[in-house]
Order: sequence, then C-alpha cells, then structure tokens
Amino acid sequence: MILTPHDRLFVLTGAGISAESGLATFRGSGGLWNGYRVDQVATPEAWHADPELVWRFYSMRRRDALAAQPNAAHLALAKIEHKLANNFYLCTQNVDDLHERAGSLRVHHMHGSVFQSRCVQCRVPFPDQGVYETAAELPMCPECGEAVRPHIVWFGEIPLDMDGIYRELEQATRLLVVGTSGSVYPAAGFVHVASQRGIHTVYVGPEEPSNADAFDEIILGPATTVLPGLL
Ligand code: BV8
Ligand code: ZN
Repeated sequence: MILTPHDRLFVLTGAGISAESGLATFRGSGGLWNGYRVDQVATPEAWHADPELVWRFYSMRRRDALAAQPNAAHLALAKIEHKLANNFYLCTQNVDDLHERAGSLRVHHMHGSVFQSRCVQCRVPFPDQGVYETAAELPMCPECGEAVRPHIVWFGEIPLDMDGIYRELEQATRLLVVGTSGSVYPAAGFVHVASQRGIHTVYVGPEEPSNADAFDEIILGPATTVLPGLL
C-alpha cells in the first residue's frame, strides 16, 4: 500500500486480527457464536433476561483477553501509526486491548472494551478486570446501588462516537480493513462510504468478506503474514 506523506490512513479491524493471538472470532469454526447465541449474551434483552449468564460470558472474554498477546499484525499497525502520526486512525470492532498492548495510541473501540464496565444508571465507564460468574458476585454500583454491566455495545445499541468515526472517514485518503466478515453494520458500511468518496480501499484476510465487491483491492492471507509487508 503506497502511502505518501499527505495520506491519511483509516484502519478498521475485526476479530480476525486477534485470531492468531488465540482469541476466538465470532463466526469462524469454534467461533464465539458457536458456544453462545448472540441473543443470549450480546443484546439488551439478554441482559435483562439473565445478567448472570451475560457476566459469565464476558468474564470468559476477559480471561481470554488477559491471557492473549498482541501478534505481528497488531505490531505492524502500531509501527505504521508511529510513522504516520496524526495521519493515522484505528477503529476497531474488537473489545480486547491487544492494539493498545502492541503500542497503538489512536485506537477507537466502536463496540466498547471488555476491560470496562458501567452502572446502568450512572452510565460512566470505568476500568474493570473483575470476573463475575455467580449471582452473588454480580457487581453493583457503589454510588447508586444499581446494576453494573459490561461497557460493550450490544446488538440494537448505537456504536460509540459514530460522529467521530464519520469525521475521520471524511478526511481519510486510504481505507484498510483487516479481519472482519463484513456482516455487522454500521462497520460493514464504512467501505461503501469510502468508495463513494473515491478513496482507495483494501481488505486483508484469509477469505473474502461478505462486502468484498465494495473493495478496490483484496489481499488474501493471514493478517500477521500480510500486514508487516504491506505497511
Ligand atoms: C446499530 C460487541 C443502530 C459484542 C458487537 C443494516 C442491515 C442489517 C442489519 C443491521 C443494519 N443496521 C443495523 C443492523 C443490526 C445489527 C447488525 O448489523 N446485525 C447483523 C447481524 C446483520 N447492528 C447493530 O445492532 C449495531 N447497532 O445498528 O444501532 C444505529 C447504528 C448507527 C447509527 C444509529 C443507529 C451494533 C452492532 C454491534 C454489536 N456488537 N461486538 C462482543 O464483542 O461481545 S458486533 C461483533 O460482531 C464484532 O464486534 C464485529 O463487529 C461483528 C462481527 O465480527 P467480526 O469482527 O467481523 O468477526 P467474524 O467472526 O464475523 O469474522 C472474522 C473474520 O476474520 C472473517 O472474515 C475471517 O475470514 C477473518 N480472519 C480469520 N482469521 C484471520 C482473519 N483475518 C485476518 N487474519 C487472520 N488470521
Ligand atoms: Zn450508579
């Protein structure tokens, strides 16, 4: 990917970039959605129906993320950010912190972070690495006594700082998308916004995403193999 000093690179990542760090993707074989149905653990309705099950699911996700290490793909993005400085923006659908642990600074978690929680009433996110796996352990707000939930964007909820994301998309001259199946919106629509603006769009992953037709370039291969050479 030829980048001139005037280029502004917008990068979107999905579960695929963390696959080689041992974190399950959603749809892949053995994917998260094989063990749990989306509507059982990742919707506001699921939370109201069974907060204990939801907290068991996200406690498992916290353990997995804590045990994982950033891989060469995360490191390649941190390196290019270092070179491009403010001409770089990383939007991830992932709730793990492997981008930050690889050294990325300008990372926006549009679907939230597994290491943050918030009170359903006070709504202020705070850092939380706790695991809550029984009804007795479910966290309550020290301020107002209400329930504390994972600071995660569930299906049917609006992703975080969509205005900021669209502002960055408006200014970008290149779009790089890595490791996402292109099946969940609004993230899957970013490539369409980029194409309408005539900016060059590239996808990296071992298989074509469901929105493949929208990309100018598809580079098939694992992120750890492709990204270091691409950037
Ligand atoms: C909303 C947090 C209103 C939870 C997640 C339009 C059309 C149809 C439906 C909708 C629509 N608009 C909205 C909807 C509804 C819904 C939706 O899209 N449903 C789908 C199922 C059809 N969207 C919503 O509800 C969203 N909210 O729309 O609010 C709104 C919006 C904007 C403005 C105003 C109002 C909220 C969606 C967010 C839900 N939360 N995550 C958690 O993590 O537990 S989504 C979750 O699934 C991920 O974050 C990600 O976004 C998504 C898909 O996962 P991927 O990351 O793509 O992973 P997947 O397993 O699918 O694929 C892995 C890929 O990696 C594969 O392609 C594979 O080839 C590749 N890969 C594998 N190995 C490697 C690799 N790549 C590189 N290297 C490797 N080694
Ligand atoms: Zn509270």
